[in-house]
Amino acid sequence: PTHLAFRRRYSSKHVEILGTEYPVDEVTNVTPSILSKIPLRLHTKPSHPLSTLRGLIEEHFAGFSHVSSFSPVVSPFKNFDELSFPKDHPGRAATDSYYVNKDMMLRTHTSAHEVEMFRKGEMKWLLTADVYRRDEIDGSHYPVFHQVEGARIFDASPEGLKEVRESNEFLEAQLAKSNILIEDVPHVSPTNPVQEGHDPVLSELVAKNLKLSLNGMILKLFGGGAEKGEPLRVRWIEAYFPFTSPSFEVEVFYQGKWLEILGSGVVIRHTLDTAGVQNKIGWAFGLGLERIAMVLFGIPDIRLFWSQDERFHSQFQQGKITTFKPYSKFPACYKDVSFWLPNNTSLHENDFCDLVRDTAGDLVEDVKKVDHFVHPKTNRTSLCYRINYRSMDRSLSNEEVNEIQGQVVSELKNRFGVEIR
Ligand code: FA5
Ligand code: MG
Repeated sequence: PTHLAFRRRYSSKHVEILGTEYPVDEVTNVTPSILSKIPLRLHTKPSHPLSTLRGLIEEHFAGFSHVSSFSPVVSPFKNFDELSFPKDHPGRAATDSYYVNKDMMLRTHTSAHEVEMFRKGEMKWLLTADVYRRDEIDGSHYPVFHQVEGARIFDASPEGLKEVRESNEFLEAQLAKSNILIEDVPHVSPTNPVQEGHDPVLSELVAKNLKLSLNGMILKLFGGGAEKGEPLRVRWIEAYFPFTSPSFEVEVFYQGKWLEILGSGVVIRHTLDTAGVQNKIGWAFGLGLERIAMVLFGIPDIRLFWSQDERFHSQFQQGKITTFKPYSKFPACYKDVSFWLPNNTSLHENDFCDLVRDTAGDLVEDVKKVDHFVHPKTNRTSLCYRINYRSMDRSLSNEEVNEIQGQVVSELKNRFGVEIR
């Protein structure tokens, strides 16, 4: 079946992002609700939990430079190709990423700026930014979230080797005194190899430096309760990224669950070569702020970060981790919509979710597919979605929700030509 593309009608030939106008074309899929989030820059808003968390991470990485001002509009080349993503990587699809037009997109990760940062000649840097991914809707997924990218490079020389060794000794001594339990994997292995052209001894020491640096950061963020009693548990897992080798993901055991917090690895030579950096070797990581902030501050719903409500903001002070006291949860209101797709077509869940978010904004708490059925004779597909409406700030009336649901239904008919059942 052909895919029903997300086609929205733009009222103007341009979209404006942070004061720049970009022409709209057949690839454009950014929505007004996404565009409205771009100027908010929560990671720099004083007292906001995401800003406090950024500050604590910056404090941990003493001597690293900080950047948090880059525009989210980048070329697909910068977001993907420059980082050695293959041409057919799924993240490039319009169902997974937001395109401003055929030449520009909203970055899907902070790694999009690695080359640019290395090109400045910085040996130790951190970069914090908003990133954009098309996704499902629920309490822990939001199409905008924030990442911190960090990197450190060393000279690929006997002096560099000495510097890594000394740094490792220092960091190891610090960790030795703390109550942390680390499940490790080998720094390199046949399935997580040293890059061609890297000295294996130096590469292992750099991977070790990455692990020690991040274990220290995790201890600073999560270790508050681990001074006595149960140790803080952290596990390192072999991973794959097109722009690092060896590569790792890190999970933290917190409140009874393993939580994935970051991806990392030894930067591939191609990235540093492109940046004009010679004879260096180093590591990089990319960490998601929302998931960590939700557990550390006890924030139960990812939409709360975007709330304008004083009952949310008055609970936080810059630099302090405090536990959020939820104000009363307003009642939920469930509405189902069932429809037939046009013959021989399919609809991506992200396209349905964007339509709902675009129409209902943050009043939608979650969206679930409750039925999917193909008619045996006509071969037509029928779908049923259940939309859960709930405001963070007030009680919604049934009339109000019916009106929004009516708009969702009419948008569905207009944009995708579906037949409501
Ligand atoms: C990346 O984005 C890589 N750029 C990370 C990286 C950087 C690897 C440097 C190597 C070197 P990933 O898609 O796994 O990887 O996202 C990294 C982190 O962002 C995740 O561990 C998670 O904490 C967070 N994250 C990812 N998707 C979401 C989401 N939908 N909502 C909230 N947080 C997310
Ligand atoms: Mg991942």
